[in-house]
Amino acid sequence: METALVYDEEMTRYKLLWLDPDCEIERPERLTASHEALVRSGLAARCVSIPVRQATDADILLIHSEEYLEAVKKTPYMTLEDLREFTLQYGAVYFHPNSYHCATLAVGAALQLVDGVMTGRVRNGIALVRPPGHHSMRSAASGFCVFNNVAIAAKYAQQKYGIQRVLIVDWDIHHGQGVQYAFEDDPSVLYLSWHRYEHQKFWPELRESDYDSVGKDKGAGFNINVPWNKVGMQNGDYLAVFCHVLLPVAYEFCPDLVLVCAGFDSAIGDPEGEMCATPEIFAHLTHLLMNLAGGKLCAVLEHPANIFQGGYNLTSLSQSVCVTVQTLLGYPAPRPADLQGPCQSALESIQCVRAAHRKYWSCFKHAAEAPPSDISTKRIKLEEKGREEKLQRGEGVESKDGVTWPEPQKCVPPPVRTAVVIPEDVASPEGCKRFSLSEHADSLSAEEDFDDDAVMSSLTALVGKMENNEICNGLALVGDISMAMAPVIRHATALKQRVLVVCVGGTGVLSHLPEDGTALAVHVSKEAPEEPQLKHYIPVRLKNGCGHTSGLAQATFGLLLPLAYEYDPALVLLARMPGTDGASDCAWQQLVGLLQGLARGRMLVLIQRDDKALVSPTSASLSGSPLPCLGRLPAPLAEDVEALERLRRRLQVDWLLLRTSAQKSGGEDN
Ligand code: Q9C
Ligand code: ZN
Repeated sequence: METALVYDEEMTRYKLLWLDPDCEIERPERLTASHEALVRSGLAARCVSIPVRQATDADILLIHSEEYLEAVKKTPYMTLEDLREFTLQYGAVYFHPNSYHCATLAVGAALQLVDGVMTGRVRNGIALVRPPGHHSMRSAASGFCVFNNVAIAAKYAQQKYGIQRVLIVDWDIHHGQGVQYAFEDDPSVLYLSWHRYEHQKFWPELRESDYDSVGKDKGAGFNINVPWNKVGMQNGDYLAVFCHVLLPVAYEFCPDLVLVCAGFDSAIGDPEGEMCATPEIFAHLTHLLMNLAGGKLCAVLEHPANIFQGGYNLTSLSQSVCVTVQTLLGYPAPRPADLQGPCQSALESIQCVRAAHRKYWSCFKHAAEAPPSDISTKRIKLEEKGREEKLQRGEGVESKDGVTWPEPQKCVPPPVRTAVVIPEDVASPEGCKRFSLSEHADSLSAEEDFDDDAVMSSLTALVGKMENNEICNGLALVGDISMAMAPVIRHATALKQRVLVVCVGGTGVLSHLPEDGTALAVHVSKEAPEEPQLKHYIPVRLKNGCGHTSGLAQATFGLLLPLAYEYDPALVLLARMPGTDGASDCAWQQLVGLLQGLARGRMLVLIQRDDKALVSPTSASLSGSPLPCLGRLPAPLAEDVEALERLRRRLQVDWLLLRTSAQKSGGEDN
């Protein structure tokens, strides 16, 4: 299944024709640089190229008013004077005689992408467009945006394809107030935006960009704002929002289509955003969204990061765009460098958001109260904040040009994505390579030789091939799961590599865990012990077991994923323990999918020999097929939520990514 790239050079053909310090950063090079990065890296050639088209009036009128459209239509015929005057009625935007034409192409590009994805011609894709869209409103241009590309795309998809629910994730560093206004009272479009806010001091300086704007009327709960009240947010802050806010809500919402307002000004190196998340984080943001809506994901460029600093090749922009497209194409995600826990300011925002949405989402039903101080809603006096002042507060970065970060690890996909170690009488699942025992273990090939010794030596060989970048992931049917696990863990720890062991269902404490922390085991099950006994064995007990999908989902987003990301393993060992505690096939596939974001996708799944029926769903997920949805999740059991909360509170002393609320005292500093 393929990835679309929608682009047309024509969209570079407009520019600022007068002096305006607010607008001079919005240049044609911003678009060419994104596209060139994809061409140079060879990624563009791997995508299906879909042509842009001009949006029709009817398309644009899905979101904008007739008066506004008519006014914009006149701009190509205006004199320079008139253009300037026309521009003055809006904030931080400019018009050029070719702006209108490009704006219709930007909308058309987003719609072409939606068509490609909705018709099944491609699985997902990205539209590189200019002008951006998320700030533009029904009757106003704003923040370089003319028409609201993504908002129009959402409405268009609903109308043309009859789909119900659309999720819009806005990871640009600015608040897409235009998108918020368009769907404020509409429960069929869930909008989540994080944005630099600084208690309303950052553009667009709107009261309604704060966490307590949750939507209106029927749409209450379907607008989620995560304000960043400090600059310098890092990978851990972004991931915490995904684990503790976005994913639980998104899975509960169960979208039919995911749209991304893909602005890369939220990456390190952007002088507007001043954040410190590194480019590879976009691989994870993308990956975590890719199993929603059966994989139907359309990313539409908003504002690329500034490209005029540092080496051309090393810019945040080209790296961020490239890892996003790589992930859409199914490449393994690079491990996020130097992952730290969320800072106090981020935790305060997360706590506020979860509390504000408690009444709308069952996944937050038991979330903590908002912090006692209502600092986030207090408008701090708007003042001209000079750079000096910011530096004095220790919030600014030393020098805009001095920001550096490591280049994302190269993640070339191995020649074989999925290898299976299964007996001859089990058919090879589609798209997987049978890992032949005879090649990797001495004199074993016949069916009757498919015994545990043979399997274990082939598993060690298989893991070796994962390390050598020959195979990405694998699946094995084994007689005794904990016996099969032992040599793999031993092998990895001998190489001083961390292994994350995830056990789903079943009983029993794992006995083969090394004491030195080179393995961390998380065991989710009805029978798991209530108290953690070993530092590196974390039992997660769910009252009705893994068969209760909401509970499993909560445990996955709120506990397993943050633990896994913070642990940063080199290998994931996922074991489906025997028993009737069984997760549904869908839930299991989603788990397999989500965990592939860790360890550069290096994952070995162990399944009990009798559970042959699991081979096909598991291998589908391992080989990157689009996954079925979980359906709209009901509320998790109160007991499960409480147990998870207790566990989380206990573990968050050591595991910072588990935190969802700010520390009570001394909440001022990081
Ligand atoms: N002093 C997008 O990222 N800055 N637009 C205004 C006012 C406007 C950004 C500064 C930034 C607009 C799509
Ligand atoms: Zn932006």
